[in-house]
Amino acid sequence: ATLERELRQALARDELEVYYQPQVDLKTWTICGAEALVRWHHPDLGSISPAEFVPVAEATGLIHNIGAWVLAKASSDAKQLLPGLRIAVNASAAQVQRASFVNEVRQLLQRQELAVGQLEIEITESLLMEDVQTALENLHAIKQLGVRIALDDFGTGYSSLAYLRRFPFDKLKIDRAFIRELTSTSDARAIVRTILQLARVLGMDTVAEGVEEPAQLEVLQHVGCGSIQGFLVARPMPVQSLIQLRESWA
Ligand code: G
Ligand code: G
Ligand code: NA
Ligand code: MN
Repeated sequence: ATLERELRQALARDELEVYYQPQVDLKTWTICGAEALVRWHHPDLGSISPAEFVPVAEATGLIHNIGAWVLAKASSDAKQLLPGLRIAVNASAAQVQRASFVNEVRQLLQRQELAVGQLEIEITESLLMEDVQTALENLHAIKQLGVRIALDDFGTGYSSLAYLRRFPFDKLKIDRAFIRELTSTSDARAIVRTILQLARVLGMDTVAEGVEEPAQLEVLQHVGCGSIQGFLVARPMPVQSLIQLRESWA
């Protein structure tokens, strides 16, 4: 209950921030995108992980306010500070169920607070379990605005292959769990290969999440993964740090 009360005030008190974790294209070794990850710095409680407060936000409906703020902040950072970089913003299932979410994206584009093609929305498979019809309509509407859709944590949920075809995904994010075991179990390697083949057939991009070790990178290069994200490249960081990283990259 305390967390909920504090979270209600976090926006007004300007305690939230957006961090960015780069994604690197494995063919060109360039920074091809970044995932926006919300951070909460509470004056007394310190830093609180989104793993802790996002579920509270979802349970209380605050996720709509927080989500709208993250979307607007990431859009403004993308346009003004990160030109040419694709920014992936996480959206909770509840957000995607609402027409207001589509309207937020539309307005950002209409007011030119966001460059067309720069935004990607990340959703998790749990979304597919709920009100499929509404989610499907809203995602199609967003996609028609020129926004890309990525499926997060792929391989851990329940999405059937039929859903993969029905939903307009541009990208599959291979869950960290498979990457963690990539060099120790042949299972994980086979699964990752299969996901990559599936993505190729369906015309989707791929990104491996949670890449921490050079040996994992080597396997991913070998099996033809599109891009990687993980501590091996960089941890999530403030926008100014990402600007510097881009400048010093080549
Ligand atoms: O960045 P970190 O690993 O601490 O994030 C923990 C979890 O919080 C992840 O599952 C991530 O997807 C989620 N998360 C981070 N930022 C956002 C956000 O802006 N919106 C939503 N819905 N989830 C987020
Ligand atoms: O659920 P989602 O995939 O959105 O989670 C993103 C979270 O994963 C981020 O909060 C980030 O802190 C975390 N993360 C990113 N890279 C790595 C990594 O290489 N290893 C681990 N353990 N976590 C990571
Ligand atoms: Na994500
Ligand atoms: Mn993920």
